[in-house]
Amino acid sequence: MIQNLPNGNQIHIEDDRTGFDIETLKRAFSDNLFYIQGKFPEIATKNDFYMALAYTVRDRLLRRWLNSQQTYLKQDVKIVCYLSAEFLVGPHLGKNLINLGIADQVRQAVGECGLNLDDLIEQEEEPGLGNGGLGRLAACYMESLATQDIPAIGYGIRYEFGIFDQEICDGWQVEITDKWLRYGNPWEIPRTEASVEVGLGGYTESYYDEQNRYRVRWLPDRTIKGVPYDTPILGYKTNTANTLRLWKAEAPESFNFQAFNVGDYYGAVNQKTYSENITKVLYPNDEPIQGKQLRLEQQFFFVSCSLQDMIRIHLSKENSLDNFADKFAAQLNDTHPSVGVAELMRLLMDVHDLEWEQAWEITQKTFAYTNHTLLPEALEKWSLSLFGSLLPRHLEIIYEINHRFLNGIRTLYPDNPGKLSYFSLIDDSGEKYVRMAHLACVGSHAINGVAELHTELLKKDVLRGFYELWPQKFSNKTNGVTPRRWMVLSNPELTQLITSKIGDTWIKNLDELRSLEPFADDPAFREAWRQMKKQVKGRLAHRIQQRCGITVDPNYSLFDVQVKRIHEYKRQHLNVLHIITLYNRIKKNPNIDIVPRTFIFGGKAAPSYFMAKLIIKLINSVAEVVNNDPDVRGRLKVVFIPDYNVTNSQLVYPASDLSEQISTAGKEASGTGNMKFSLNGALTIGTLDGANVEIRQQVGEENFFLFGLKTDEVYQMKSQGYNPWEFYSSNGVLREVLDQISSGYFSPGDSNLFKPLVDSLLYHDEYLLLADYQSYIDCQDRVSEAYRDWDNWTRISILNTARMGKFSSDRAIREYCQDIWNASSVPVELEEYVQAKA
Ligand code: Z16
Repeated sequence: MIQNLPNGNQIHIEDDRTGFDIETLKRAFSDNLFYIQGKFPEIATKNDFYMALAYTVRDRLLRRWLNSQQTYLKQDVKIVCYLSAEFLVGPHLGKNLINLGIADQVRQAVGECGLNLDDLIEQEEEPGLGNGGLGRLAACYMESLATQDIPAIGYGIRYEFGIFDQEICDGWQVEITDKWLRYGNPWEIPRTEASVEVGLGGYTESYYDEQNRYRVRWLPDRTIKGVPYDTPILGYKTNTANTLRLWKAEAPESFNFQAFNVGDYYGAVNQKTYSENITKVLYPNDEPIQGKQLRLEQQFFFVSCSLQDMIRIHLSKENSLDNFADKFAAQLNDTHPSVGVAELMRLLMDVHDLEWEQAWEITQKTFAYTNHTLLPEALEKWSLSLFGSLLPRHLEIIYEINHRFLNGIRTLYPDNPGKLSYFSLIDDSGEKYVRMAHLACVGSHAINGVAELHTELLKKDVLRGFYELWPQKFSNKTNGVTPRRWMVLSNPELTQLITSKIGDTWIKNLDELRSLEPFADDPAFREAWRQMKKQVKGRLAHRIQQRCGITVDPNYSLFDVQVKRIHEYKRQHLNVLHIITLYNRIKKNPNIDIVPRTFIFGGKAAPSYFMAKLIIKLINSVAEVVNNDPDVRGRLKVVFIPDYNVTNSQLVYPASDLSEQISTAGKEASGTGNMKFSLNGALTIGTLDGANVEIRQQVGEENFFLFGLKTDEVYQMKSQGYNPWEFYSSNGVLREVLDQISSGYFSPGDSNLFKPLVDSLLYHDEYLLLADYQSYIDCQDRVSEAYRDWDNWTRISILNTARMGKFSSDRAIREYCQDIWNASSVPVELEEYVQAKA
């Protein structure tokens, strides 16, 4: 590659940093081992080899990345800024090899060096910078944006410690600090020169500027430096590489210096520690967020850094902020970044001298808000006193937004004071709070849910008033997942089989999977599909043997899988009730003809969520009994895979026969695991919740195992005074199962262990397990019967994959671009030869 120097001369960038042929790759690999790791092969560790390979791949990314950034700088483009407190990107190496299209060459190159590519890929410590669905969605969206050549920046937080590693000790979850940066991170580049400063605390004062205009300024009592760390996100078989820009908090030098001047050396060092705390650790709670000060500091910190960065980029190209909203779209991934509404107002008014009206118009045109939850307890709110002491200027701005907003409400609903307290950005029914969802709704031009049902419920319930005010702001954007990671990378066997029939263009255009449909009736293809599934199940079985010491049978046993965060509304314990029901059938009749099943669980519990941790213990306790009972004769196996994360999940989805999506109807916003399973040919047992509804529509009712109460039936049952005890007393089989758990059958020596769990079911059962129990069991019996007919099961499995094209994140991103962001593709040229200057 030839590159221009500032003086007009040209240099060759060595082919070793760009070439794709095997000899070049080998040369680059050993060069990096020597010059970056400082090792020669004889003394190199596996990690050294991984690092050498990672740098080899990174070099090939950089050229595309810099070309992309240069293109965005030169051309008049609109940039999508995805603001998210979490990005659960997963390991980069394998993914980048796929997207560069060099997986085969690299496999051969490292093979010729006596190494195995999969071993090296496994060395990578995944960046666990998210809790679950929401963070993983952000990662899929970044990948699809790049694949479709949309200029985008993902803005977030570079947590030093991501989501904890989970170990299982004596059946209990134990949390271990995630030291993912321990051996360095070859995928990120710090951009210290683009650092920004963020204030916290202090007070505000008003003054008159030179034109004698009334102004307000914020005098924070602390300043934190935000240092961006950039990771290139390459699209699939395209030159576009966008930026994931994560902020790390540091102490500003100037502040330390001040402390030195007054001789307070220890104070300065303390301040440094204090500053760096902000991005230390990811809060490990997925849905109900606790109102901790440090969490609000994290949110404000990354949002302020990001908005300042956007303004800087804008002003480097344009001389005014008037058209800011035409050049940037800022998506709020849940309410976590919603303080950005007030911060953009402050930056535009206090720092860049705009008037309120113009600032407000720009703000509303810039932001859009995605809601991800229907759980009322998960809607974020911050106590007024905390918010005001940390962000006094923002509280003033929020009051002013609220004042103007409620004036409008008063005009619209003249004799209805109830409307004012309903809509207010401030909840003052008890202790006063700032309602972040209200701020996000008012400050955005678009509001969306993440599945059709979820959006309908937002309109009808959670955000009903806002929908009545502004119906045109609302739309649905059903979630999607990237087929590159969730099929091509994690399931090469499936990918190869599909491609052998319909070519490989489906990878970028997932609707093309439809052309597989006719092959569902082709006996040879079915046989190949079944063999493929067996092989993939074998890989997982092997891993389970290694990691858990449990032998499972990949050939005849149905792999029945529930992997997701542990939550009562997701009802992992309903699954357990089914396992115990089957176990009891065997105990009563050891020779019963039963379809062998392997129940596989995985998922983390929030460390402070007692009931979720007890559910993990229950799963492991039931596993202990069932796996070791000679009467069972291996026909049932229960496995809890520790430390469920992106890496482990890539092994799980491909190997699943049955996907458990059994949340209480109306509680799961969308789910995205449900899509990954079905794309990989698993059949689903599920309720009419979240995206399950649309998955069932797509694959066909006859190919989906539906059970349970519908959303309206759930509401109805609750409003009529649901009494779980009635189900307990009228259903002998259920009663036996619950009695066993509460009497200590699965907890020898500690008969009270699971009492809180059973009591919660008998006396509250907020998520209606008992009401859905019989329907679930009956449905599971239909699953088993269906599995006996292997050939038909395989046909349905093929149809599942063939009809899931809708759930590509490419489709979701196209919808966001059209309906919300008004963003379009900007192809990136890879200039092979640069013209010499005259
Ligand atoms: C999260 O992962 C989700 C919602 C939320 O409020 C907070 C977090 Cl950390 C999940 C939803 O539970 C899930 O249904 C949805 O598919 C996912 O967000 C992505 O939209």
